[in-house]
Amino acid sequence: MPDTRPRRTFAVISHPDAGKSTLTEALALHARVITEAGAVHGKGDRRATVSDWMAMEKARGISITSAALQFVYRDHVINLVDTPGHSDFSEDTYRVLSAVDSAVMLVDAGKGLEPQTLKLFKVCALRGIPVMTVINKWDRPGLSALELMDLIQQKIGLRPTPLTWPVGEAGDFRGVLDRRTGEFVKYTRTAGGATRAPERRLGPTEVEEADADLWAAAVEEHELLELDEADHDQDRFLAGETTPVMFASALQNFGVAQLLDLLLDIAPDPSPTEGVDGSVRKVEDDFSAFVFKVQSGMNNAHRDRLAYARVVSGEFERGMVVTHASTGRPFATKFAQSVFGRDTQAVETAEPGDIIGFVNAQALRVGDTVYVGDPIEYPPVPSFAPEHFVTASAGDIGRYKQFRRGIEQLDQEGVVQVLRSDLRGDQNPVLAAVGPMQFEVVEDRMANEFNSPIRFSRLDYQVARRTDAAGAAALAGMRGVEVLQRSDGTHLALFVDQWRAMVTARDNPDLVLEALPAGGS
Ligand SMILES: Nc1nc2c(ncn2[C@@H]2O[C@H](COP(=O)(O)OP(=O)(O)OP(=O)(O)O)[C@@H](O)[C@H]2O)c(=O)[nH]1
Ligand SMILES: [Mg+2]
Repeated sequence: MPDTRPRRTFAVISHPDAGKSTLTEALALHARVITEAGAVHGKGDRRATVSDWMAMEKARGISITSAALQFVYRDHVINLVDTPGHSDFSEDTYRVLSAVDSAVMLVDAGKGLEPQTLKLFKVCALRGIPVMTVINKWDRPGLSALELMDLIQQKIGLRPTPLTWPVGEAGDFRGVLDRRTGEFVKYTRTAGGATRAPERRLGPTEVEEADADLWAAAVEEHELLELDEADHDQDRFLAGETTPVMFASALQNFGVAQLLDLLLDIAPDPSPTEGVDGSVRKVEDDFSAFVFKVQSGMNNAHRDRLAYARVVSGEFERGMVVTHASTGRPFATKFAQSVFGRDTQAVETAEPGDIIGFVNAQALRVGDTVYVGDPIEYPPVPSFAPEHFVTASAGDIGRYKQFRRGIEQLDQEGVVQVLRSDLRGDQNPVLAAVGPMQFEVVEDRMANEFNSPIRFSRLDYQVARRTDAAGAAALAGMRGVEVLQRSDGTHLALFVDQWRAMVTARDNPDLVLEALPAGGS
């Protein structure tokens, strides 16, 4: 029986620390409370957020890898991906954006539009991903609401269309004016840190004396917005001209239920997707999916490698035999799972929009397509220009086998890019990263997961350009440049600096020396 419930598939994105993982957890908890009738969670529930499961993430309180969660809310199946905000891990965030239908952008009310946020808004615009904006941390002092709207309009060029408007300035969060109904959604803080903040909906005449002045101010601003035609328009939102805005405090669970309702009401359904050859797969066509992430080390007890795929079209049934587009080989989907942070569960069927994990499917790489019926291949997931390079060697030469296996696995996951050359040999691969924190992840995971401590030695390169075999031959022996081959076959010419790259390109106009998409900030 196909599961015909509608799907909502979106990513939570922003500059580091705006509250993505906190919001993700709040959304999931809220949905669970509602779906598991009568279930109430106690205080002890708020450990590390469900999406931050790696030891390093827990220790530092940041997300270093994206995490997918699936849950049911109001008879919709929600596929949510929490992404890392740090620009060192932006490759991962961008991979996720290739797999979702919309994005929830968090803005820290105290900090306004931070660099990574601006960059992500641009990426969404380029890719045609509609963005809903959540002004978070309204429980803390920050900018004024109108100021924030101006920033969005001026710096991003998107028209903000607030669906709620705060009652009380940042730091004095009384609740919001629901601009669609005109009601006051009043928040009540609960003692003892209960995880759900109760809301009361009051009509305009029911607003209590203590809130009256702030309410009047909110109403006034709401009317200003109306005059300014800053109201939600579904077509303009889907066309990427406007961004609906909500005000929240993820930490206190304020605004979380409203965001879930909003997602159901306005976030787009899965839609037809174009393959590299221009052919289009409609959601109701035969099954197809593409892999946007590979991850292992989720569970120390059994070392599963999970290939996360987004279902693009058709119904998936566990056990079905699909074609692996890049090799043309059949692939039996015996082990497929749905994911909730680090918890996984066998999945029997999945629909377009769903994110499923194929267990220990060694053949599947990031960017791969699988399908049944007519062949289809989805565009590759872009990789970024690395700007940091090290050579790696096994810290314990007796564990070289584990070292090799670890490097191969981390390469497949895209934790770093792995480069090799005949000159350097296989013992000391070159690791290339968009940001240096990627090396710390490698170090940590090599020691803990693969039991093979790793040593780095810094290389003096800063710039990578794509070249080809002819370029590799011509550049060999030139000063200030070295050509290595990435594991996907791409030849990369590494230069000590931009200047050297420029001069080499100028003096050798016949050589392929192509800049790669920039990733870091
Ligand atoms: N006061 C307040 N603090 C919040 C709120 N939301 C999140 N925080 C805090 O902000 C910090 C960062 O929250 P995270 O959810 O880890 O932020 P993130 O966006 O996932 O960060 P990265 O994944 O590292 O990019 C934590 O200390 C949270 O407790 C909020 O609404 N109000
Ligand atoms: Mg996070």
